Amino acid sequence: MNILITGGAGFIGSHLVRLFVNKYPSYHIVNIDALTYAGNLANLKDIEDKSNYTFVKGNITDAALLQTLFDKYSFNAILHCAAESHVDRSITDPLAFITTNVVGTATLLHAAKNSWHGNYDGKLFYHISTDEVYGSLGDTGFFTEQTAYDPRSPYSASKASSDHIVRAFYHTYHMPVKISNCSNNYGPYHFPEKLIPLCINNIINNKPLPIYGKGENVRDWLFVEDHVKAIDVIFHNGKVGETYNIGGHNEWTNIALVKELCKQMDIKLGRTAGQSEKLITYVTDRAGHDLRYAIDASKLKNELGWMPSLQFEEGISKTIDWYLENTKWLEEVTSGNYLKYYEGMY
Ligand code: NAD
Ligand code: TDX
Repeated sequence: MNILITGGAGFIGSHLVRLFVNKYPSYHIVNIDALTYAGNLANLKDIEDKSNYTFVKGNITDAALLQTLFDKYSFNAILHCAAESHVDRSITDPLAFITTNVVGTATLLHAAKNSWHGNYDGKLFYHISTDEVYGSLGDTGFFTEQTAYDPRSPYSASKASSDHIVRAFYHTYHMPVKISNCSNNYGPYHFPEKLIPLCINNIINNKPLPIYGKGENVRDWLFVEDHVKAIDVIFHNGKVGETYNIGGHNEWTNIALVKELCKQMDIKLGRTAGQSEKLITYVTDRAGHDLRYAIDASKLKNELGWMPSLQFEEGISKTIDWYLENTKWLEEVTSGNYLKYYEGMY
């Protein structure tokens, strides 16, 4: 089986590539990634020499390149992870999000359709998406697979558009598709523009911890390895044409989460209790900041038996340890263009 994974040099994509390359030696995994600021081949160092893995530097909006790859590998399946993924960047540069997330997804679907010629036996287009397509919750309730789409940032609107286009290919051309919508991930290789790795890096370097607004926004956090295990289960056992929500049942306000990070890091860094918390700095709120995301993942649990395996305190401890042990990775990704981005943001 030849599988195309897009965006495999990014955060979630690299964990997905690693899982599939190691767990399924009979699958050949081709990873196409444009290596934007978020793509990093260092995320895949441990598997880059495996015989069932091939990397191709390329853009998912490049129809000619996709055609060449489909001709060469006759892919059975596509696991589509590539995206512009950071909400703050979508506020300053929405067109990049439309180009990759909307046009890129449509280009990929079109390439698959052209290559498969309506013969969909054993074929699958799996789209990895986000809970942000459902909009923002109040203090109660959960997103289910039936929740109406209500995206509110350029990022989430672009992901919602791509979900709709994937479903359109299912209904119109009968292409076998699956979609999963996951809550906030955390873990190793997370780019330090997102809240958790940004705060870990700033605590290490004694820099301010920027909390948007009052820090009362709520996110549902899931360890990235649990996310890719869910993708594996859905890929192999999920029903074609269906959507699955993936979540951690693990809600935290941003301020409580950052205080937990500070607490654990004071211990790990040998600092006095309360020292890192002093770095907390309230800053201007994100425009259109969604208040709360929370996933009801009971369909995935009841139908496919998936549940998160790791408690948050353990997952966050593992994550902090990874960043403390991988200072070279952290220093490399936080130099150069990152510094310009950071200075422009905070
Ligand atoms: P990421 O930003 O870390 O990685 C994205 C990868 O895609 C990078 O390697 C980048 O180089 C590549 N890429 C970007 N544009 C490309 C293009 N035009 N052509 C080819 N490659 C391109 O993102 P992530 O956090 O790993 O997210 C992966 C997917 O999961 C995204 O679709 C995102 O919407 C979704 N998702 C993320 C989260 C989360 O918490 N991070 C949660 C739910 C869903
Ligand atoms: O410096 C910060 N300060 C802050 O208070 C940053 C970067 C974030 N925040 C807040 C905004 C959010 O309420 O923390 C929360 C988490 O922010 P992010 O890490 O940027 O994640 P979020 O905006 O929730 O989106 C993430 O989850 C869903 C991913 O980036 C998306 O790709 C995914 O689809």
